[in-house]
Amino acid sequence: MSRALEEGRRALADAVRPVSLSGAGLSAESGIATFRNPRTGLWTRFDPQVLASPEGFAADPDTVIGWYDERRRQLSQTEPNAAHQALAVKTDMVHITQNVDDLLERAGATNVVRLHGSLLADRCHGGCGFAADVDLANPPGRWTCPHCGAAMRPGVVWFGEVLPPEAWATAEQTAHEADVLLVVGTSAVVYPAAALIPLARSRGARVIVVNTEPTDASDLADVELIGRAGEIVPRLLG
Ligand code: BJW
Repeated sequence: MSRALEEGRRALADAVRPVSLSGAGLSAESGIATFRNPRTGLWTRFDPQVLASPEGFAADPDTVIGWYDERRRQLSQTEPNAAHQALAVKTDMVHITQNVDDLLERAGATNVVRLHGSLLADRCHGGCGFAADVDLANPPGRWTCPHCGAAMRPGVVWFGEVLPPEAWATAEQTAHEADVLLVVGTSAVVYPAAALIPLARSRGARVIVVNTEPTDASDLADVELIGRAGEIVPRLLG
């Protein structure tokens, strides 16, 4: 075992308030495409940074909803991987995630804070507050809000939109109190989520970063482990 891996293992074993912050790389080994890595299938034709925005939805709602429906069908056929399983077993850990899949919960994690919403529900884009669960295997396509007639859209947070206030407040407080922050599979370029890393560090947390490549979080890492989450996270937490 490398010295860095051993150092990370010890820090996590000794932690009193361990916290994870995850991104798309956590689910990559389950077969879900990340945002900023080379893309396959639908992802090769569209730019997620354009589609995941109110402007993208206004310009081409058919393409945006089709993109989400395809991702939902893909998620319905996907299973948690070894990294989700290892995180879920650590029951004293709070899991802050930017991911909109439910793979942490399906692995058994209960303490999950979702910063960017979920693919499992639609909500009214008009802001009337109506929301409805969706069947991942049979997503609804375009439909309108039965209360106000506005367009329904995925229950996720797009660029330029404010994060769910309660989730953000919990995440900030949790990062503030963390003594170890395990950062898994995120490029750490999207804010305000990325700001949780310097926040936790400034309050004394040790920062452990797991990624297949160096990222914007590298300079903040006390321990950086380059490799696949499905291989490294179980070794860190096992
Ligand atoms: C592996 C691996 C393996 C692969 N193992 N690792 C401050 C400064 C600059 C800009 C801003 C700022 N504050 C706000 C902004 C604007 C904006 C922003 O951050 N822009 C930046 C891009 C510059 N932020 C917002 O707009 C946010 N809202 C906000 O701030 O509200 C207040 C406000 C409003 C208006 C004006 C100003 C302020 C909202 C952000 C919402 C993000 N939404 C998305 C889409 C969700 C729905 C959907 O899924 O379709 O969330 S975008 C996308 O990025 C998604 C992700 O959660 C998020 C983060 O990406 P993530 O998870 O890190 O994925 P990748 O692909 O980037 O990285 C994957 C990593 O995994 C890579 O590093 C790989 O190496 C690694 N990897 N395989 C381990 N096996």
